[in-house]
Amino acid sequence: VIQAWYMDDSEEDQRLPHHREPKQFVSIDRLAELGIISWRLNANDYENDEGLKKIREARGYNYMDICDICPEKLPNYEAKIKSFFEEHLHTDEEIRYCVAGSGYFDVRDEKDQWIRIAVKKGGMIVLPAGIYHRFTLDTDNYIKALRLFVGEPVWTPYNRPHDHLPARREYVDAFIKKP
Ligand code: KMT
Ligand code: NI
Repeated sequence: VIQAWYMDDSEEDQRLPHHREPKQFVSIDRLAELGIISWRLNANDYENDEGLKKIREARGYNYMDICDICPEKLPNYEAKIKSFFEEHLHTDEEIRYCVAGSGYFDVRDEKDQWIRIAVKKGGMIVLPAGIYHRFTLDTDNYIKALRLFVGEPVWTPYNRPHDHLPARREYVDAFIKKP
């Protein structure tokens, strides 16, 4: 339910997979080195799932809502799709649990290369505060995701560059190794 790979640098449709040739996959352990945590959960019963409950308790994710991304349900669809795909960071974790459909979370590695993380039904992912990232639907064009948060949610995206923000500095100190 979660797979990741290095992206090519073609300007083609953002919803295509953009594998390199040959394909260059990235393991869950490598993602963890960038501060990205993920789980596989049972999305058929997300409203009563014990696994999700435990994660929420352990990590303090008291806030939760649902984000249904299709033209009929998301107000300002085109503009939002566009802004999701602008490279940005947040001052808090971005926590998403895909309960239907699928999508791509792209993140920058230590060398500023794009890693594409494909999340499908049952995949839950945490992008750490301060990581540069973006989101796009894939060619199936649909995702239903739970958004979680610690406390009152703050969704503000800071488009790149925002290297002076404390959240960015802390991310770099913790995860980007310096020569
Ligand atoms: C975000 O912040 O990029 C989003 O909420 C994308 C949709 S959640 C699958
Ligand atoms: Ni974001």
